[in-house]
Amino acid sequence: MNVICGIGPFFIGFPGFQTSCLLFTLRLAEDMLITVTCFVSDSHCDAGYLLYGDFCYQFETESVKTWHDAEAHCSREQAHLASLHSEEELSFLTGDPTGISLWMGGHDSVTEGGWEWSNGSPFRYIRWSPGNPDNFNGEDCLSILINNGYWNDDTCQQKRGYICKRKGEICCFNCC
Ligand SMILES: [Ca+2]
Ligand SMILES: [Ca+2]
Repeated sequence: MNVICGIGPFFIGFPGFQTSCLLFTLRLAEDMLITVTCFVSDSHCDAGYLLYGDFCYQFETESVKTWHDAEAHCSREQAHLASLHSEEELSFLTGDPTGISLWMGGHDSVTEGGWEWSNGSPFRYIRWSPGNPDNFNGEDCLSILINNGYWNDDTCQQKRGYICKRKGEICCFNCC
């Protein structure tokens, strides 16, 4: 639940908030134009996606694809392969220990050793498995072993399940 408030006569239509998210407008004084306006919203995910924080995640473990085909699939869903930024997010992603490795959005295919996330977010949190990344036979794509959450730089042409991630939709009260 996000609540954001502002003071002033023109505080309306705050970025990311629909006017239907308007919680209340409070006029501070009868003869003044100063008002306090508050918006409230929540994140919401389409069917097939799981909500965590402000993001929606889709776990695809049945249909396997190369890293690039998996990223293309996520893009068609207005998502990217998942990026990972904290222990808490890792716990969410590995909550169902399936024992398989899935594609994540990390890659170093632009600059060898220059790891980045396909969604453009900063590549700061890391959890490489011991000895990796080793660029074995030119590995440039990041897979995560769901059992322990450790990462491997992997062969991009390998076909694996994958995790897509996208920003949750803004939802006001019961509007979606
Ligand atoms: Ca590499
Ligand atoms: Ca490796």
